[in-house]
Amino acid sequence: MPRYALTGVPIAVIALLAAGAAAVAEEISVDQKDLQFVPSVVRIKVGDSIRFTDTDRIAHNVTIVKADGAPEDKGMAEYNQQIVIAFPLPGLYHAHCRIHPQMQMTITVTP
Ligand SMILES: [Cu+2]
Repeated sequence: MPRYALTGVPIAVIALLAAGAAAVAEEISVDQKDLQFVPSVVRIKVGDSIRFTDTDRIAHNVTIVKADGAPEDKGMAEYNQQIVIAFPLPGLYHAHCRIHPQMQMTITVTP
């Protein structure tokens, strides 16, 4: 058997696995519960999303701040409403509720 046939197959398999892993974006859930983000520290990959659900019986906001950027107000959620935010760029982000200053969270988006 030619030598390239032995080495070519594993490389093709590795390439397929790498492409598959990159294509699968995940969505994680964060509750706005008892005036806190739960969990308040998350680590996701580029392309993943966070689904924020307001489980308090009052309105909450989600504002995202990138470490070197301006705040982005993502809107308000009433009880049981959700806000989904995708993170297409890596970096360290901070989230807060602009109505309740004690609601803070940290989001690390890895490449
Ligand atoms: Cu709030």
